[in-house]
Amino acid sequence: MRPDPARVDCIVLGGGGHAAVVIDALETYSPGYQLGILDPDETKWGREVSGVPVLGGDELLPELMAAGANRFVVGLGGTGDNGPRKRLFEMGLAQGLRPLTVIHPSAVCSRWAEVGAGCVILPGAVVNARARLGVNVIVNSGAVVEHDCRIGDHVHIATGARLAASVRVAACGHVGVGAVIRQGIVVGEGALVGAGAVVVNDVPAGVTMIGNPAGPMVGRGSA
Ligand code: JB2
Repeated sequence: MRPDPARVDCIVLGGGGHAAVVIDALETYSPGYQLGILDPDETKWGREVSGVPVLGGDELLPELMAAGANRFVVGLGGTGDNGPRKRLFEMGLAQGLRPLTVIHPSAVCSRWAEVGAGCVILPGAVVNARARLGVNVIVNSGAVVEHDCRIGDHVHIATGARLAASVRVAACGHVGVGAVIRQGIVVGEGALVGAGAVVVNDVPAGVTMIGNPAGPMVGRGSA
């Protein structure tokens, strides 16, 4: 049976694996929200993710807002292309919802760091002093963003990645799982640092770098 949409005050956009950890972090960090998930995958409708019901597709947003929902969080992760996450964030804002920022209690987030709206900082992550995160950034489980880093809007720092001091990652960049980036490196807009890469040179916008030392990916394949 479909849950009562009138009880939902925060909408999670996306109901896959990333949503499961975002919901867990959100309920630990800031309990009390009545959550509901929207997802276009009809096979998920009526099911639950981490105990939260999948109510239907994004077309339900106006109905949920009319019934009292006023917050949202992007529950879509992704492993390289942050365009869909950006689109969902902008859709939530355009509808008039306020983005919720989620910081798992086991993460260490310096009081001297700046964290933009809608960021999600997951278990064991570190965001150190004077680091600045734009909006809708993911700092995934166990990732380290050292002091004075500048992380642009919609960037995903994946699980266990480590950014030394003063690294810059421009909007929509993706730093893959376990990657290491030397201090002061610049990762350009929409660039992708592959899993486990060791980055010691700047990464141009839109380019995928892999390996140790990381270099541009040649030919087809997945980073
Ligand atoms: O436009 C959309 C939309 N497009 C896809 N609106 C909404 N509300 N939801 C959307 N989705 C849904 O996001 C898909 O239908 C799907 O249910 C969900 C994505 O789930 P999936 O498990 O495929 O990926 P994920 O992004 O949750 O997790 C990936 O990224 C994480 C960071 C996985 O690779 C994880 O392993 C990883 N930790």
